[in-house]
Amino acid sequence: MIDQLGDLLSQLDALRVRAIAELEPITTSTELDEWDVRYLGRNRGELKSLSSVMPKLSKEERPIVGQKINAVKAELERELAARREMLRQRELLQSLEKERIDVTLPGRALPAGHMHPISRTILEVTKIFVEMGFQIVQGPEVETDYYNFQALNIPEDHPARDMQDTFWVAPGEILLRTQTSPMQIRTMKQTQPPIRVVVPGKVYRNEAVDASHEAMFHQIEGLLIDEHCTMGDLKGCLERFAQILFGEKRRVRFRGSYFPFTEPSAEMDIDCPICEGMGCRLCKYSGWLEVLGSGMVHPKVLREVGYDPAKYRGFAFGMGVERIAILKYGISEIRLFSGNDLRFLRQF
Ligand code: 2NM
Repeated sequence: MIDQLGDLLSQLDALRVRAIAELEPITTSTELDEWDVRYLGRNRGELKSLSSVMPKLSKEERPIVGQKINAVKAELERELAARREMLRQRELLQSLEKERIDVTLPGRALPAGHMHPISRTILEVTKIFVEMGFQIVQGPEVETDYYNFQALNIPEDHPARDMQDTFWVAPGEILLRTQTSPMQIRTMKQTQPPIRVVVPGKVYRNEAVDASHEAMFHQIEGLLIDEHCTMGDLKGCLERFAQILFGEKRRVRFRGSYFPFTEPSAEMDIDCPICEGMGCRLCKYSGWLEVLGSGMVHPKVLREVGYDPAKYRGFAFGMGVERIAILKYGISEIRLFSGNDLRFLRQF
């Protein structure tokens, strides 16, 4: 029996030495798991197999072998844990090395955007008037019936109200402005002449949308009020504007027109900058392009804002920004401005 005991103890020692030797070259946690099962496994682990002789041992031998088994098991578990920790450290170091960030690399450039062609046109047009001494003012897009219609000499039953199919917020009272002129009424009521203002902004009309009409578009209106202001001032001012915006060679013509808030009223055309009056597709073979509407502010409007028409007069004008941009840049249709197609927008 003693011999058998000695044999068993040396087998346990041999197992310990072999297990530790096999642990040494292991580099992956999968291999570690396999090692764990092979030596320490509860069912068919080698240590477990050697322990299976226990019941055959004598009462004296059992605690000696038991102690030895426990000591070997504890040592193997310690070695396994140490090896696991070593591998974990090594993997960490490797990933730190591999995923190292080079903070000196130049950053990725963000694509820079630029101004929308409508904003750019507003800027170009208003700049011309600012250099003539006009101030830029902006006002509310939600307006009252009074400022949008009544104060502009457009009464309840006036046909102009049918023409301007309005978006009503509170029918008969609150609306989306159909032009920027309500802000000019506000300006006149708030200040005394002389006045020189330009009002750029969004306006709204409930229209059937097509290649040249949208329900929301942009307008720039101008207003000058002073003593001794004449139609000659209107013509000179707007002719200079047309030449600065469309080219020094531009010629203008004024055609009689009608607006309820001006008298007399006139549309201004420029000679077509593409064909210089010869006739082409842009000017529909007429040689002329309509640019804006204008007129001398109606005495009723002056009286409405508290001015004496015998002392003060003025001229006013209004233009559609989309239309100006279309003429200036040769754009085919108005919907491109709100389409957000970068292939279009990047061309500006
Ligand atoms: C236009 C054409 C002609 C205009 C008139 C006024 C105001 F407030 F003074 F009466 N503001 N804008 C006006 C005049 C607008 O747009 C085509």
